[in-house]
Amino acid sequence: MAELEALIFDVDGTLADTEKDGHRVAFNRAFVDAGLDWEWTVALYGELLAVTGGKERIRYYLDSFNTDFERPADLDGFIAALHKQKTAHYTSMLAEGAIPMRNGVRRLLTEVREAGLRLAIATTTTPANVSALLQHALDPAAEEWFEVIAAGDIVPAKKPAPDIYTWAIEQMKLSPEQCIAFEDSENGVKSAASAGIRSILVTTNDYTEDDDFNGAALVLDQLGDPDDDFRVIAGDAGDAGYVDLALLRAFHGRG
Ligand code: XBP
Ligand code: MG
Repeated sequence: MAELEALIFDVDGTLADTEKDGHRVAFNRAFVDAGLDWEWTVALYGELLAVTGGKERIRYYLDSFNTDFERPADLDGFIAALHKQKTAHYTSMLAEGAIPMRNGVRRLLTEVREAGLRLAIATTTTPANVSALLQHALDPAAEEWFEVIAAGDIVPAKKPAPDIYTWAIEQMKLSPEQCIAFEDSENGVKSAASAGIRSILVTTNDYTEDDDFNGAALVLDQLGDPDDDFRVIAGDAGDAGYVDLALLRAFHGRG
């Protein structure tokens, strides 16, 4: 088994619970700005999350849920402008502290950085969103903690395609076997697994708890903390109650 060298984190749903009260609200605000009567309810957004990428999600919504909408001649341009406005709303919400990091994230990042493990991000979301989340919810200098931030349109195909993980691993000059991936969704697990990563740790959330996590070695409800045990949904966490470096090393060694 290759030595554990790097941890690669998904962002939305993994580092922070961003979808229901963050991205979804930002999309709805952009729709109002554009004079559209579209509203993505919590339930509808849960269905729309089947498609990763905000621009792709808007197109999916039109193709599958709002076929009556009279499409402008330049639909790509229309969607891009709508998504740009949504990103402005979302990054403003993050700057106001609307979305905190998930439980255990700061603790774990601190421990693994001190141990010298390399960190990366592999996400479908827009790079500006990653910067805003890291700066405002983690640390003003947190972007520097991550050697590689692979995000959004930097690759041609978004999750569940492997592209974003493969790109990040190549940038770090590592092999998939030297990495652990942290994800929250079926699309994310499929992306990491098809990039060759065998050590995939999932922390679920309200939107993804019923996803198919086939391919993930360990599925938890959260990373946990010393005073707040995680709940094991699938896989073997031994007698640990929260994710720390020792658990990661044991988990990776079994990969
Ligand atoms: C989640 C996504 C993103 C966000 C919205 O990314 O699929 O599309 O929902 O962000 P991940 P954008 O779980 O890979 O972090 O609107 O910027 O795409
Ligand atoms: Mg995610």
